[in-house]
Amino acid sequence: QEYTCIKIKITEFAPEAQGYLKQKNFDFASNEIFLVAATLRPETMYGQTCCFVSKKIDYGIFEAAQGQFYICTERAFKNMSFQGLTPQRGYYKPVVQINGSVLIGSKITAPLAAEKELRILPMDTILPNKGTGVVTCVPSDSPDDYINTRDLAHKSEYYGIKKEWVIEDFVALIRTEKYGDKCAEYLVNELKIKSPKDAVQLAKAKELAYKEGFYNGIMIYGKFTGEKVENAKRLVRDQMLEENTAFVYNEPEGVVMSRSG
Ligand code: ZZB
Repeated sequence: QEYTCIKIKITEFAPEAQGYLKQKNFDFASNEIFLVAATLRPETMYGQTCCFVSKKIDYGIFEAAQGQFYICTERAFKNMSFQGLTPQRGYYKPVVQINGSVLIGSKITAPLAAEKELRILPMDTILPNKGTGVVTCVPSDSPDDYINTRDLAHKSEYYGIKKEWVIEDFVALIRTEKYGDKCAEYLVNELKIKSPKDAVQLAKAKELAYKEGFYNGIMIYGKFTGEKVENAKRLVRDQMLEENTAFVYNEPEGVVMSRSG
């Protein structure tokens, strides 16, 4: 599986994370630290509204270049270290480990996103052994992201977050005849999905959204407005690769657990 990894810059760590990192003697002030999110939909990056981590996952902070650090699972950084994406082949020891829960509430800025200041928020259904364990949230086109966003807004207290951290008002990116301009919202309603835990229905919604978007979708936002999604995918990816806000990451075969399969 070939993913595009998006570099999402942390602009202000949450107070708890700051305390933790200070205690670990990690100098977050004079380094650049990025959450690395693996996506199959680079053309949707305009619509990012937050970045999800899991409270059940221990992430690592890894040195990726001089003065640059990545936050992702050790498993993902290990793979990167064998793909020429890191300073030293086969070296993947984190400088610090950090649980997802500690990162929640931190401020971030994501490449191409229409919204300039986003937050790190929790998602319980992130799979630890897929991608980087970090998931960028695009509620216009990902049913999982749409329903998780709605749940976070409705139950902010339960999740231990501030309601104003949840961006519920988002731009439309892709138009299809079948599902309109916000396919995730359409499909969540159509399939009567009520919770992020409706795994079977969500897998179905995801597949429908992928198919319709890819074969019949037209961009209605950003530099490639009017372009078919099929083409925009590559154009947006190449732009981010050129700007060094993303890189290509390959997931080795046979170790990926899919929610649907
Ligand atoms: C942004 C995005 C926008 C995504 C969209 C999807 C959609 P797949 O097809 O099963 O391989 N993802 C990445 N890593 C994880 C993880 N560890 N656990 C749970 N979800 C993860 O799924 C790949 C997609 O699932 C990735 O692409 C990422 O979300 C998420 F409009 O990134 B995507 C119809 C889907 N639309």
